[in-house]
Amino acid sequence: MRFDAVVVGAGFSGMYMLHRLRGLGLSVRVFETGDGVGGTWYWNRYPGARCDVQSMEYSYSFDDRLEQEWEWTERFPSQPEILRYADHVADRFDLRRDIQFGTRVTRAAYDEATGLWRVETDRGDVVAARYLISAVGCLSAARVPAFPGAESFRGPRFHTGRWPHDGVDFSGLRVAVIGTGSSGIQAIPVIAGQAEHVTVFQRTPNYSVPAHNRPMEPEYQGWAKANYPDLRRRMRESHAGLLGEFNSTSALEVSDEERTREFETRWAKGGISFLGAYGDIAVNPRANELAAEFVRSKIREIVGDPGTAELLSPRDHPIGSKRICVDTGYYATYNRPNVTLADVRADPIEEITPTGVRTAAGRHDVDMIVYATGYDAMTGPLLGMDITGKGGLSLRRKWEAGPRTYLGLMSAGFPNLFTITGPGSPSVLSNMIVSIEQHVDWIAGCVAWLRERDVAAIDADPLAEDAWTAHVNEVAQFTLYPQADSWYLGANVPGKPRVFMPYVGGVGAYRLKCEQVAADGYEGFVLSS
Ligand code: NA7
Repeated sequence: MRFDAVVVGAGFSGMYMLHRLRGLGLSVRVFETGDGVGGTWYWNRYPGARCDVQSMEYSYSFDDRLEQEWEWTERFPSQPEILRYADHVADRFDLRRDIQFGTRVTRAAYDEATGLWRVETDRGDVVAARYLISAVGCLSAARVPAFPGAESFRGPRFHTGRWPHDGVDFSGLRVAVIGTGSSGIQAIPVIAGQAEHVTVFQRTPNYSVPAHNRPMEPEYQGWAKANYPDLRRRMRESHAGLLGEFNSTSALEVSDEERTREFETRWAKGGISFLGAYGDIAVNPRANELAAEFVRSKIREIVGDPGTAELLSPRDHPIGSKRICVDTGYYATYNRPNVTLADVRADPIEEITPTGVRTAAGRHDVDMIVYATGYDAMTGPLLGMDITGKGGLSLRRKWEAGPRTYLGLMSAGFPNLFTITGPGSPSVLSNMIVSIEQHVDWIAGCVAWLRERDVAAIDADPLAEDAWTAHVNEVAQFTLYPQADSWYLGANVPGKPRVFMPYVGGVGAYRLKCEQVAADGYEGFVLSS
């Protein structure tokens, strides 16, 4: 079978990419592993799953009527609501007829003779397409650490990112939760509200700020809808694709009283704009420590037992150097009599046994294990496919020492292969929908331009790629990000190269760069007819 384009993934990127390519008159086949649209929001059905970006900012902007007709019900959207929205978009734009669900792309090879990609799936499909577009997402390759004995556990076990669709009943159960990233921090309070007992296995404490989620105020929704063109423009031009108020002054320039007042105001408001309190929190260790210590003081205030409060207090990485978590009642959960915090750093998990978790110092018998242990982020889903480009070059081999891209959009030697929100772009450091729309629009513009001029192939110039990869790395070094063992750096996956993958330069500046490159006839790319 032959298509103009194959898109891998039917999350927010794949759906919009399909819509745009159809608009250009291309024949498109989308392959999606899941049985429905939504990507991250299709898989992450764990209790408490909620977006950390506010509802009015976490939606597509490409269609006025879609924007106006959809009604959000909460300040921060829950997973079920976002999935309903994704389904609504799929229905409204009649997307499903070009999506093949329940199908994983296993291989993609570039055929230099024909200039086509040959794409294979686990269902035996073999299709050819001129353009191959990866919309696989950044956090879709779920990771369960290789604990000895993991398979021997007799009870049910679930990864937060592969959660059963019919839900899980925790009533009367002793539950182990391993991992305290965003997923664990959201799930733990909800599980603790139902289970007989929860033991949380924490290796590294994270900074978390309250969501203060609440029902959507109709006045706010009406105001945002009336002002969408302006709000969307501000988001696109901003650093992180968000509307929050970002203060550019230094945390070190103000008095202690004023700073505390500012932190308190932002804590009371809730959400990630806490980090926007001062302009130097992400770059100056002293400014950062002031914000970090404020969060630690809140933990001490909330958590009754001082020992537990100290264990929950992050001290080994700057605040914001890992994506800050946004929670509902997380720290207070540790005041419940049915919750125990196990410090995996002091007392490591040695094995999983048929009846629970054995650490160096003892046994924790449980009925169920919840793995909130994260993902092989950014490169994992891409390299999960066996992709070969020109001269049989495999992407896995090319990226052995870390991802190399030009603008995070293409990698040299892989013509007509585009990556939406791939490594080297702002991606996970931003409001994903803003970054997704920017990439999809850029790719659609590029494909239209190539077709108008009968250009058969576009590829990244290796020199432009080298310069961009060096730039991505250099900008990251100006910040405190590389100081944390985060998934941004691949540090959570044993053996993964330690390279800072997303681009810290901000979505506004990055967009201008991409636009300028296109306006200059795709500068830094090699075109061939
Ligand atoms: P994260 O943020 O990668 O969190 C994974 C958690 O699992 C984290 O606390 C890890 O501790 C822990 N972990 C991983 N491996 C182990 C082992 N072997 N032993 C003990 N604990 C372990 O994933 P999430 O799903 O929570 O969030 C991903 C993103 O989704 C998030 O950043 C938001 O952008 C949305 P560690 O910190 O590595 O010591």
